[in-house]
Amino acid sequence: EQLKGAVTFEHVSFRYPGMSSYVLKDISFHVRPGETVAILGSTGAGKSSILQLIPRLYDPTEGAVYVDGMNLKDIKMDDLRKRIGFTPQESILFSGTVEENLAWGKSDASLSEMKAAAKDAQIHETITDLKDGYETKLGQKGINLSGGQKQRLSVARALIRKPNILILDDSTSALDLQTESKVLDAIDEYKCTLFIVTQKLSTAKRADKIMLIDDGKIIEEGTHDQLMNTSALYREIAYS
Ligand code: DGT
Repeated sequence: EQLKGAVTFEHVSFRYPGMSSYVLKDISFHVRPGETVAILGSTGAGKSSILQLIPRLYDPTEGAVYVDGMNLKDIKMDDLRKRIGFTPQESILFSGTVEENLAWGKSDASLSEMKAAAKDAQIHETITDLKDGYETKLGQKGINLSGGQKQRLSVARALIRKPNILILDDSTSALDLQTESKVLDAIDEYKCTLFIVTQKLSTAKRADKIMLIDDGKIIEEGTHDQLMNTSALYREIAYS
């Protein structure tokens, strides 16, 4: 399937159910299979809203979204879940073992698949250092992980599916530059399309495409080098 990993937004406008104002306004873009897209923009600009439309947490109010060359509406939900790995802004972990948390949504994952994904997400060593390793209980009756550890666990959970499209909505914000760069190097090997919301210039630099979002619109689009040349706003972000 040649379009595996392609994502297209066609004149997408969106307002949350029951709300009168649009949070996305006529968004169009095309991402080719395997590309990395960095999404930048201030709080409330609409970054999460764009990304939530890809796994169909919401449907566009107007326009259409295509994944792997197909209109989202023509893809069965359980099929879509296999194609897309999505880590939301707030990592969702439940009280259960590390292993159960990793396998959430993919109950047939083997321990070796989990370990491979955990290594790629730079969390394997943290897990093996825990009292009961992969059997350690998390949450209320178990241990609490730090923000960055939760993020890395969520990334590992998404990688286990070997998705065509991986969406990291600010899911590496708590990682230091070096750890984030190791995680992204490992993700490169999956050859998936990657959407990553980031504030970090080092992450934007490695993207094939940067989208600068403001007030529900894409206001700038290009590589780091292109935007450094053409966008005063991007230069401002880069030097801040
Ligand atoms: P962030 O996460 O603070 O960096 O901001 P973004 O860029 O991800 O923005 P986003 O998409 O979360 O929010 C865009 C607008 O939509 C903003 O005015 C808040 C509003 N909004 C976000 N989530 C919801 C929701 O679940 N329900 C409603 N009614 N509005 C929402």
